[in-house]
Amino acid sequence: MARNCQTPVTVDREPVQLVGPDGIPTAEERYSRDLPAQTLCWLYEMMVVTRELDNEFVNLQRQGELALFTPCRGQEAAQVGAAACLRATDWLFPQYRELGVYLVRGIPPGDVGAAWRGTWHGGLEFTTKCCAPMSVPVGTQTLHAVGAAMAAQRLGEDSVTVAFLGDGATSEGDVHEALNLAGVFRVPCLFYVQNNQWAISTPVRNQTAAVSLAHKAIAYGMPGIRVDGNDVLACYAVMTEAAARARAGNGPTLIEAVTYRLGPHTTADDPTRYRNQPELDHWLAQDPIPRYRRYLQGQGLWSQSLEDRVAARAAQQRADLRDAVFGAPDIDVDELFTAVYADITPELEAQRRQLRAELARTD
Ligand SMILES: Cc1ncc(C[n+]2csc(CCOP(=O)(O)OP(=O)(O)O)c2C)c(N)n1
Ligand SMILES: [Mg+2]
Repeated sequence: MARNCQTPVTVDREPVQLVGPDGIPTAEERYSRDLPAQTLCWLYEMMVVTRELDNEFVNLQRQGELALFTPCRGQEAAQVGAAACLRATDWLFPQYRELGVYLVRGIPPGDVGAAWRGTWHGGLEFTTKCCAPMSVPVGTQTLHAVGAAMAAQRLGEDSVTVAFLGDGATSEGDVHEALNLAGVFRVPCLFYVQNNQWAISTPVRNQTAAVSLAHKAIAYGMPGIRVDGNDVLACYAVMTEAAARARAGNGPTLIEAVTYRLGPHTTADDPTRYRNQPELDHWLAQDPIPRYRRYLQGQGLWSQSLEDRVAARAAQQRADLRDAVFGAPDIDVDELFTAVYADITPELEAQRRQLRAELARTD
């Protein structure tokens, strides 16, 4: 029997922030910044490695090695902070921009490369790391996350699932269904919306008339929290709290991480067509990486040797990614036909012949 939320839900307009853009701790006292020094440095390392690999993915796409890429530049804190506090057995349901989440989960960058190159098994090996393949049909992954959370609930596990989605996805019918189902059955699913202000060229003001995306939680009978998505410690803290609530059987949470996509929507997009330099400058001043570096400096945790170690690790990962992409086996185009359809119709056979002839011409 479904248990409905008995307590009235209110949502703060102001995002939770633990570290300001100047790197100074804020007055926020509801959440802790108290993590071991090693974890604090590791969060920095993961953000820097994410940005560096993001650059490498863009370069590889520009060189014609990848079909497409969805850069996450600017969203490193939102992604690393959210993923870092989870257990390896918590299932992740990404949209398509979650590079930082994959890296924290230990998914090899080469596997992400295979997904964007379109080679066989592209993305499928994510599942060994409890991460669903990327979801390009916007918002559909939220329903999968709720279904998996219901399974965990019935199996009596204390794992949680996380649906990663964007501001644009919140307008999809699937997302309404997922949130509603999760609320009614109090499933251990966290909805993590990265509000990066844009859905391709549609600004977030055109997505909803609600006070904020987090305020939608009120209607679903679950807690809604706005968090500064460019503050890695705030994202970590808010997600930790929501995961604990879900593990204890107290149901889902809708988190809105307020952040910004500094790059294009994809490598096929030109954002200068729909947004302006002052807006970009505003968000560049909120860049999560220099902010967190300043925080570590203030805490006496940053050192040149940390910076050097992180830079070396990032360079090595970039090289490994290039090797993985360049060394990937050629795609067997026949799989387009044999792995999708049970029966090959005459039309499909004609398409297969046409494709082979085309490839023979361009080889
Ligand atoms: C169901 C569906 N509708 C439309 C699209 C085309 N589309 C691809 S990405 C995108 C924008 C999604 O924006 P958001 O959820 O904010 O995520 P972001 O790209 O900003 O990370 C749209 C409309 C799609 N892939 N799937
Ligand atoms: Mg968006």
